Amino acid sequence: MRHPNVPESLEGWWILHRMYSFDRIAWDRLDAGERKEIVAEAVKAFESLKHNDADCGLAQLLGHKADFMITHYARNYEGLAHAQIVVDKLRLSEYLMPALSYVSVLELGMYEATAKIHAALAQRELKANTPEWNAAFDEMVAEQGKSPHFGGRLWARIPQRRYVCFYPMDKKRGEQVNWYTLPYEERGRLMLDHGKIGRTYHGQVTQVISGSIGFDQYEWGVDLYADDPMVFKKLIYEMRFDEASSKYGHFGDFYSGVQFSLDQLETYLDGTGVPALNAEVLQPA
Ligand code: 76R
Repeated sequence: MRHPNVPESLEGWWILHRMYSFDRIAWDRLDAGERKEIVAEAVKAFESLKHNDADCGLAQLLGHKADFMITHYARNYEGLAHAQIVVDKLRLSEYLMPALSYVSVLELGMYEATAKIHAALAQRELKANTPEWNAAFDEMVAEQGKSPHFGGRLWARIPQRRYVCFYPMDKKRGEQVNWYTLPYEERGRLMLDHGKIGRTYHGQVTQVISGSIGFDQYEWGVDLYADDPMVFKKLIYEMRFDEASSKYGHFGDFYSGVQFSLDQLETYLDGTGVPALNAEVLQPA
């Protein structure tokens, strides 16, 4: 993608969200010993999906749309396929009814950087879209991936903050308004404004934007993580007044809940309390 109308993006983790309804009634009918066995098997499996090249996060969701969410990160697409099989084979899966899933890849947008790369290449004596030009372009994009601005975020692990909010979204492609027919500079300006609002929440919220064009129903998945759920309401509301959202944003269903650590799976499944998010212990690969 080297067309001057198309902003480049850098990609990191492959991401699979899986939401389920949990059959708590059937679970409660099991005897204590069997529940313990199923929990132990599941915890072991989730731990095996959490190492240097993968991550796995659990959350209790609120509301009827789904009860339980697993978030998988993997270095490649096959890693997600593997995670899916591992979970499907668990005895626990007998009590989990699929409610939604979402496939995407962590993405950092590069409106400003792409424009700068095109400008820098225009200064050189290279003809656009020749192999030499393409190589120089690709190299400059890859270089950005190593920069302090982008680098650390491509492979950041699932944020360990108590509250999570997930929703998919599109940028409108309607007859009246169409994000994709706006001139590049205009889209760049709108994303800059978007980022400005976002940055006033810096520290209060961790956003993970993942691209899902070609993989799932919407164009992006949005994950927000915070230490206070009210931050989601404030931030998302404020963004609604920003043109990139007010005019061009189109949203899917919202899912929100509490993240909890793997060692709290039993608490969640047995319903003995609200499962906690304890300090993360990373298992060796
Ligand atoms: O990556 C950066 O931090 C630079 C600025 C930035 C980009 C490029 C940024 C900042 N976002 C970017 C891209 Mn975002 N973001 C959303 C939503 O609910 C809504 O109205 C929209 C959902 C929220 C809440 C949010 C929050 N962002 C994107 C893209 C890709 C668009 C494209 O490429 O065309 C989408 C779909 C999207 C959606 N954004 C921020 C935030 C926050 C909080 C920030 C600041 C982060 C920080 O500085 O900590």
